[in-house]
Amino acid sequence: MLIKRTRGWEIGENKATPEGIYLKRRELVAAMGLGALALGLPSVAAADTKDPSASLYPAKRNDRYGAPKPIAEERRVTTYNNFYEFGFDKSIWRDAQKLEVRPWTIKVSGMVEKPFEIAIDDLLARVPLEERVYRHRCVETWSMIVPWTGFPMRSLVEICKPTGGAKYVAMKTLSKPSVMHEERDLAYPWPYTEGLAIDEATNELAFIATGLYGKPMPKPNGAPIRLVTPWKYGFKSIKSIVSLEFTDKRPVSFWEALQASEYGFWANVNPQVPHPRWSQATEKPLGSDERIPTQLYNGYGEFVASLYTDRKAEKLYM
Ligand SMILES: Nc1nc2c(c(=O)[nH]1)N[C@H]1C(S)=C(S)[C@@H](COP(=O)(O)O)O[C@H]1N2
Ligand SMILES: [Mo]
Repeated sequence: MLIKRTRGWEIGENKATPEGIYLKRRELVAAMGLGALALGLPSVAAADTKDPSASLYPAKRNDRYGAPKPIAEERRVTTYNNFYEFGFDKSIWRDAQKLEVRPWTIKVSGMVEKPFEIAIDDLLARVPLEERVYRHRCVETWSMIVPWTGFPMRSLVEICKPTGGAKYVAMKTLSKPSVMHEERDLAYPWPYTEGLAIDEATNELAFIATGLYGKPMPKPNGAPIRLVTPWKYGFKSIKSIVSLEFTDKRPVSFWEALQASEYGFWANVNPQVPHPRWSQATEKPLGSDERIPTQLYNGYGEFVASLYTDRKAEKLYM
């Protein structure tokens, strides 16, 4: 099914990342005494004042799931992204500014008491926000520690009122090829789709993020609403969600549809299960030159390992 092309994480991370070059350019500009304006970097402050939810941030920190360190530099996290709708390299942040995040509606359908739609700001009015600092581990082996703001996915599931038969929830990203120009490439199964089993979605660690670094979610990071499942590889954490569908059939994720032998449904982080084309034993934190060991469930086993005791027959770790 996959049309073999060397793009995105098909390339080894070192080759794929323009980060080194980009940061060198930044250092150069800084040395020349020029600021962000000279580089044409977006003014984060200006973007935030236009966001109707700006007053909800920052939210109170919840350290129940740990307070890992060091927190990655904000500038790196918002300019080094995987958001394939905007392009297959890491430097899509400029293009992503074209994403319009209001009005934004989330459609809830499938095995629920009553299908409905909810506007993002109506949803935000119903759920108290909190900040959680989570580790993030991309399947490509880079990692980061970031402060997300949002609410437990469990609260969203409760609002959706799934019926007893629902076993999974499928989520989709916005489809807007005029802005998300890679969506015009029909070799890929757009829109980006991800899914969780209901017990995963209602696990206390599963988080719906609407903010980052104490501010509304930046566009390159999946504004206005995205999933964060820190015990799974990053591709599960779907961005810019427009729909949730409750179902009794396991949804097929975007990457699973492209290459099931490399990207499974469960995708739990495990350093002992290599990707078919590279080891998962270590990872490189954003901004660091050194690799560190990767942990089972990305270090979150105490919260999530019990989800998988009865799923041993499944391909849980890729
Ligand atoms: N819609 C959508 N969601 C997505 C992706 C994507 O390409 N499109 N990339 C995933 C991958 S591979 C990772 S590692 C994270 C990256 O999130 P970040 O850019 O905020 O670090 O988003 C995930 N969610
Ligand atoms: Mo990723």
